[in-house]
Amino acid sequence: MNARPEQLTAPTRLDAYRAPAWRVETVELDFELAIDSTEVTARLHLRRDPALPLPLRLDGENLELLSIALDGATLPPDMFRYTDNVLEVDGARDGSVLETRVRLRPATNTALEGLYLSGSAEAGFLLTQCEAEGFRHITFFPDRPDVQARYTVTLRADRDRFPVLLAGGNPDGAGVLDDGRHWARFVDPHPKPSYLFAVVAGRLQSIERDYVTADGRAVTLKIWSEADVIDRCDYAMDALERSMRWDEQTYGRNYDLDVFHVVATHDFNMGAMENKGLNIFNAKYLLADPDSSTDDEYRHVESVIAHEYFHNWSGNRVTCRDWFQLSLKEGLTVFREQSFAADMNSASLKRIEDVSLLRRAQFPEDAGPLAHPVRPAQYSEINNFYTATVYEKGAELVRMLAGCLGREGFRRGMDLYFARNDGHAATLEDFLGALGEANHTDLTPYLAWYGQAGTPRLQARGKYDAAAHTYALTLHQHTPATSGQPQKHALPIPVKLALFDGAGQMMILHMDGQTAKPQTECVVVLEADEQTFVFHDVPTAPVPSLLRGFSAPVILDCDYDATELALLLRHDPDGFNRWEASQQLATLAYVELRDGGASHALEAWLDALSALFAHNDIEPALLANLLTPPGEVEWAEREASVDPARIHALRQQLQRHLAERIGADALHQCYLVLAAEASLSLDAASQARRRLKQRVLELLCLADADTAQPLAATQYSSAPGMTDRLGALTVLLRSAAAQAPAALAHYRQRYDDNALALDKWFMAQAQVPGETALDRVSTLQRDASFTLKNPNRVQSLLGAFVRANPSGFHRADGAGYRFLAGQLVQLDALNPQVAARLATAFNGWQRLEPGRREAARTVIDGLADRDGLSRNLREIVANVRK
Ligand code: 0A1
Ligand code: ZN
Repeated sequence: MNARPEQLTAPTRLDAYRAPAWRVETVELDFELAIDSTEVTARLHLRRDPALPLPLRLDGENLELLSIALDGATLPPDMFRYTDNVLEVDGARDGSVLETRVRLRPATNTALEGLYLSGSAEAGFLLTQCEAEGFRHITFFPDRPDVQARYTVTLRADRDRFPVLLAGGNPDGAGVLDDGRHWARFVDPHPKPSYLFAVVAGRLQSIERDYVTADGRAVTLKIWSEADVIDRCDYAMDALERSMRWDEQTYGRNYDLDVFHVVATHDFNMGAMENKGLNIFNAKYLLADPDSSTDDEYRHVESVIAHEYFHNWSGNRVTCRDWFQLSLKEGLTVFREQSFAADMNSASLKRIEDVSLLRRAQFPEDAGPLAHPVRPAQYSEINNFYTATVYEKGAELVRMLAGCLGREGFRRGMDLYFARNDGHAATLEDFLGALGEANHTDLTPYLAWYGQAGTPRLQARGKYDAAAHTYALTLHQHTPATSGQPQKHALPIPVKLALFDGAGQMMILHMDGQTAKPQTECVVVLEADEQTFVFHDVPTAPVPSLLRGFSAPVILDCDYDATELALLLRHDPDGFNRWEASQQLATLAYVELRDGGASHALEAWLDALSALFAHNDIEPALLANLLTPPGEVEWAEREASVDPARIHALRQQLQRHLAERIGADALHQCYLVLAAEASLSLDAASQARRRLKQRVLELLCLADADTAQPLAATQYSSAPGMTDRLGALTVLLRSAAAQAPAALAHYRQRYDDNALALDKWFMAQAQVPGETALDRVSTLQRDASFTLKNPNRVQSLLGAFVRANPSGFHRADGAGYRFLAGQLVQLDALNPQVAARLATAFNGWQRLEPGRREAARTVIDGLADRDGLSRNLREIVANVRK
């Protein structure tokens, strides 16, 4: 009675959305859990929409159907059909109860979707992953987010093998059975879509904390993990408590169950999952301790904990009508998470990190064959749409809306959105509608951002009239065509700006037709292809600081000269824009080096940064960022014919110039001062000093490797925590220091039984740039500790190599591409989701220089012509090839 293997499926289209003809009011699920074979009985209480006379059709993928009954009577074979992953049942009425029993095989589920085993059959535990369409791997169900049901879940299992039994919702009894087994029941009072369903069973330990919500509910918070890492969960618990308070204070949102469980697993395809009342986390984003986690990782744990918790409202209480609306929950929740992290740490540093990520991950996606709107019009495999565009660009769109409405207006709008859509499956129209209505404004022009792919180019040209004392700023927008979307329309683009005088002071702004009180910063909104904004009473020719705080996700092209950028870099009080000026100036310097022309920008950049370094009055983390030019991926985006090796060499040259201009002595002195205060403190100031120390050590290594390498070796061996240890190891590896092999061997031995720390051992080596990287990665791929079965290990070696090592992966002879294709084929047979994500590394091959382009084309064609690829990988390969 099995479904047939995967067929070529027609894409799902947004405009083909139809409300469900059948709903499920309540569902009772009984699990007889065991590693090799689990039986699931589901009783669905069905409701039928009388206006839609369609047969009952339920999703079910690769399920072994054991029995089926309708309204208490076993169904004869001619009353149901199970083909092509759909179960069609005759004779069901409004109010019918359908009971199915299926067998699952968790131990052989390497795709990590549905019910699967984490760890070994002897010691591991069982868990589920249902977003986006994993529930259909567990039972027959209308597996779509607009079907929301009340769940009662009963788990039965051997007591010794599965002492802990968990499901979402509130506990509703537990007990012992007479054959060495036990049971536990959970009832979730909140109707939820099937993708939020979860169970966990196994030998787990927990830490616990009592929490009382602002509206007076006593909640038990529990974080679960396997015994060996339970002492690394405390930081996550603190972060969870901070997140809960923040959502109460910032959005008035309270938690709504009596228990909140969080579970860590080493086997997970993504970062984490917001299952109702039972969040499941990739251990990488939950475990933290100073000996094995870097400062960056601590911040990631805090952010991901917050992200999943915030989903309880933006995603769970108000969910998505269909998967095209994915950004309704993801863009909004990323925005909420970013705001939280900005409040917890430094707002401008957080903004720098977020914009860097957007430029590194989303801009290339939006500029190549994988470009898609934040709300795509169609998909073949929904798991391929958990993209930087849906998440990161989606968050930027919410930020623009929030910026339009102001803090209080946005809160008013969010209150209305939650109140109106609570318990419902909503659309982006519902979201913009509520925000707009609560503020008596029409936000529908912003909907166009959700339907149009590609990053808009914003051109800015300023004209100062010395006689009239006016400054006319002309803004022009243009979005290049993307695959399937040749015509682009003008979008509303809010541009936050300030004008600086020659001494670096912000001017008071007087704008055409504006009567508001004078200020030094304002927002203009470009609503057409081109508009001119005129400022009056401008005493001298100004230097504009545009797109402050990155007020819209666009690529700015402004005819700044180097002197103007240097002025902003020296004087802009806004940390983000100061960094932005440094980035733009470094980019002009890169272009000068590339083209072998004058070096005005290079000189201006070096002068400004060496002066800032010498004055030593700037916040250390910001200084570290200012001293870091844009990454190789960002610069590749500017090129028509990309040669990653050359970009790498130019970037190194630029940094060497910087190191030499600051001077080896000054760098050395600065390093010694910072190294003297080495501590394990996690406060922002200590983290910032560690960050600057690392940057200074890297620069020193470029200016004077003989001095830097022994310092790095000492830092490695005396490091109080992972930030310093990994930082030192990276410097030794990248400069091919004589001390590198010993440090690597030591690290390997020390962290042999710590999976997350060992991941970083693989990653640090995979990221060492240059032609020899592939040989190293191939050797590591044969290491006894490497496995394609663990997504974190795959990301740490293969992901780091293909995504974060352009000069290594894009080897001129194409060997990197052939290596990746070979790995993809093996990986796809185990885990299609992870294979498909890795394959996106081919994105952008069309813009490579001709030699690499042909090599990549041959490999991609070969993959596309292969039989037996998963739907996930096939879709990415087909799209990337376009
Ligand atoms: N909703 C999760 C992301 C997620 C999506 C799919 C998954 O299946 C493998 C897992 C997690 C989030 O945004 O955190
Ligand atoms: Zn999310």
